Amino acid sequence: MKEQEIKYNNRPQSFNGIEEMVEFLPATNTKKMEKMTLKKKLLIVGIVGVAAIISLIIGLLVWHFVYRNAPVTKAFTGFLTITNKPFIDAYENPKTREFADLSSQVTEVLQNTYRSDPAIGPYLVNINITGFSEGSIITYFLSEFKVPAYKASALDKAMNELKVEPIKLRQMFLIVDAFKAYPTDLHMARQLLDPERCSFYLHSRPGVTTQFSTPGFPHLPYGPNARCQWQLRADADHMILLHFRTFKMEPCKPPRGDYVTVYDSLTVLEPRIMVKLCGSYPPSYNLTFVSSQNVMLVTMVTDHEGKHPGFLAEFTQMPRTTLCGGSFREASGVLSTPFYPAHYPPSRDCIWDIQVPENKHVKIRFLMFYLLEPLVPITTCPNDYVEIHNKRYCGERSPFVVSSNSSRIMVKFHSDESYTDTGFMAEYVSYEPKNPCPDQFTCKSGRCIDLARKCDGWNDCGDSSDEASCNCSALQFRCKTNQVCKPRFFLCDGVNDCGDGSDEQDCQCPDKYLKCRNGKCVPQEQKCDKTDNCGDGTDESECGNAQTTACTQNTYKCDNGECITKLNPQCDGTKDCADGSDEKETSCSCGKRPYSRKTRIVGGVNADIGEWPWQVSLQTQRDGHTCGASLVSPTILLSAAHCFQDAQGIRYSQPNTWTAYLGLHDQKTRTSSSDVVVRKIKKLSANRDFNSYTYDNDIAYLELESPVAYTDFIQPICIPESSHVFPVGRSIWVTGWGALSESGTGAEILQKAEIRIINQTECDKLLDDQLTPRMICAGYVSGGIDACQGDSGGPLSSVETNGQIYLAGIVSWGEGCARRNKPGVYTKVTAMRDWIKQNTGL
Ligand SMILES: *[C@@H]1O[C@H](CO)[C@@H](O)[C@H](O)[C@H]1NC(C)=O
Ligand SMILES: *[C@@H]1O[C@H](CO)[C@@H](O)[C@H](O)[C@H]1NC(C)=O
Ligand SMILES: *[C@@H]1O[C@H](CO)[C@@H](O)[C@H](O)[C@H]1NC(C)=O
Ligand SMILES: *[C@@H]1O[C@H](CO)[C@@H](O)[C@H](O)[C@H]1NC(C)=O
Ligand SMILES: *[C@@H]1O[C@H](CO)[C@@H](O)[C@H](O)[C@H]1NC(C)=O
Ligand SMILES: [Ca+2]
Ligand SMILES: [Ca+2]
Repeated sequence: MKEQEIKYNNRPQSFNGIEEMVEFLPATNTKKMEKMTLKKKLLIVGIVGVAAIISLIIGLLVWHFVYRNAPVTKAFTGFLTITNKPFIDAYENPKTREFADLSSQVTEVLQNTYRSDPAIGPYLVNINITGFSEGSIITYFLSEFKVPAYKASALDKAMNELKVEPIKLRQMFLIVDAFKAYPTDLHMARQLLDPERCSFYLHSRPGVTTQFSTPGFPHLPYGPNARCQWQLRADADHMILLHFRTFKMEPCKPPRGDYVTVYDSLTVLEPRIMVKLCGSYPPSYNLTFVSSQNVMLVTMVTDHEGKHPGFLAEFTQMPRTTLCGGSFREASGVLSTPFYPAHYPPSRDCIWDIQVPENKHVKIRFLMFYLLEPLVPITTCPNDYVEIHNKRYCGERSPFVVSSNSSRIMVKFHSDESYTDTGFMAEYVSYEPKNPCPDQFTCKSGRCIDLARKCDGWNDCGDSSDEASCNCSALQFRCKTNQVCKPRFFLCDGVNDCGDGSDEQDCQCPDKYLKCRNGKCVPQEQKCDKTDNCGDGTDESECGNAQTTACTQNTYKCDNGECITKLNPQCDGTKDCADGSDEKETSCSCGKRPYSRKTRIVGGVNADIGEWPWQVSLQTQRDGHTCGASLVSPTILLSAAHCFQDAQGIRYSQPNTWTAYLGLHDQKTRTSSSDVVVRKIKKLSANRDFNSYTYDNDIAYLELESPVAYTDFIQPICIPESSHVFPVGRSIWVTGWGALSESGTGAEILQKAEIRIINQTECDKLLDDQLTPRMICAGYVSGGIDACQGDSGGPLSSVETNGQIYLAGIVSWGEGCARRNKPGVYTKVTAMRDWIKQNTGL
């Protein structure tokens, strides 16, 4: 029995299965037959009965098989090359006779070929020729099959292995080569085939830029359930340069949502996808793509919801070239992927052969490196990669150095047929073998860093070689396992910075105890028992559905006066208040970035355009940029009180001293950029409790002379309720045009640095008891070497789990710029919530 079951299970893939089943039935009935012989008189009746059972079982099995093997539809898109015919212009237009003639010939070739294979032929339903392109003639097709489910994988395999022979058709002899077919989604392929739908056929002219866009752009949003395609062509021996000038689609919500796909092909071919795009791209991202041949396809597929502007694109042609890499003989130079910063073209191989003077060695500094493909392991780099000394590099990497211990280095670049990225930009330099980093520290990797960066507790080399065997300073502690020195403010913040937990060891609660946000330990059983045992609400704030409770300073107060225990219920997408006031549209339409994509400036200090649209630059006639501020409504800015204290004969406390610049990115363009909005200040008021000695209550608000309209570059940040919790250890961002070094001048481009909320006990120790409950401490996590702590009055932006951004703090005081081991101090906005409400009504 067992064996037969296994046998059956092993062969569901062939129609012989039915025969096998018939064979195995008598065996099942052997016992029954034996019983029959005992009752000889009933023999005939028995046989009739068995026959009836057998036929019933067969019937059931046949039904079973027909049901199980109901035919499935399979579709393949692909291409083949006709090598003995020239391409003529008429082949570009599906409405010409020539197109029809050649289509029917190729259809016949495909039909004959499919029929010659028993795993394919019987299931063919339909062939459509979808286009021709040069080379000699590349023919794109869609083939549709109906196949019993259990034969579908055999069909896939046969299609994958299929070869097409030269075929004599009527009087014509077609030599066919390079047949390739890939499974595709029939529904989409069919819709895209339909020329009555949103289909466009464009051919570039030499020296002319051809534009196209989503239908209705920019006046109307693109429609729901849209299937659009743009077939782009260039002249023979040319390639296409496609550039999206504006790209504003629905924010990405994979695997569904709206997306635009660019193919290095004339039809939808999965293995020729160059890029899949969704969301919005800031103008700083170079959305330019280069084809490998003289065709390209852009498709747009949208879901049933949402209204978004769409895209505006343009393309040009240029003579085809595969030139890249080359021989480099200078002592130093630069190299980059073809067309950088555009995406590199698919199917490219480049070699840079670099030889510096014999007595020198050479190293390569990769300044930008983006070779990221979806779903590809970045450990093996099988698809696109850079190869040096037999080691492959891919993915998205922060700047790194590769050195050679000789005067020669070979850099190889490979891109496969699908998915391209921005590529890399690098420089090579030659160095003295004996002194690779004059007046600097030499990392193990060959990178040179400032001597001051050695043993400062920060991994500047990237391989930690600057932090090995160091003596820790007073501002540092030593991790147990790796003995590395780290800043003290990393102690007891809930983040395992040492890797072995030794920085969190002495502040954990005993087993079966819960750690409250205020540091207290309470027994686990007290969690969710409707009593605030922590004293700060921690043990009652994460208990599933929001419950109403007595109002305290740790509970969220709904508009109807009820209070709920849930942690940060505001705008989290769930209506927690009975009156829904926690999800009010008016208070939730804040803290959003128009450009949903994260910036590509890895580890950099320059903010991206539109990344911090609430950042305001407050300027005076005499000094230019002086303080930062945050936009919280069309007319109100929040800033620091200490910016508005009269000093050195300047009336900083007067509104007419100040001008606000909104939507500003680069100080150089503050008068020329059309994104920038300038406003006079109508009213200015610093907190009366501001203490200019302790900097307690360091907050002020400013009222603009007239409201601003929100744009891609100007948006308000959310003001947190007083019960809002920004936990210790949370990463937040500080931004500003503050001085790049302590005595230096300000930055031109808006700067950003990642910092982290520090354990207030530890911070207070580091700052000699200067903290008040209206201050929060935060310490440097990452950014450029010279990342400044931002500038006074500027925002501390916290990205909450739903992506909304809240004003956690206002830059107040600290130890100046670039002190990576000293924390900065910020006005705690939650502690100022009532003051904000009383003064601004917000
Ligand atoms: C595809 O081919 C079939 C049969 O040859 C034809 O009826 C159908 O109209 C074609 N579809 C398109 C979109 O060309
Ligand atoms: C994008 O890159 C291309 C190719 O290098 C370049 O020609 C173009 O000027 C760039 N465009 C933008 C907007 O930076
Ligand atoms: C140079 O590097 C290669 C491998 O990168 C190594 O095999 C060789 O021993 C090195 N030579 C010297 C002199 O360090
Ligand atoms: C660490 O301190 C010891 C003793 O003060 C000193 O001898 C040693 O050179 C120091 N090491 C470093 C790397 O500074
Ligand atoms: C802060 O650090 C102290 C030790 O300095 C520790 O007792 C306390 O639990 C920590 N607080 C938090 C919230 O982790
Ligand atoms: Ca690729
Ligand atoms: Ca360091």
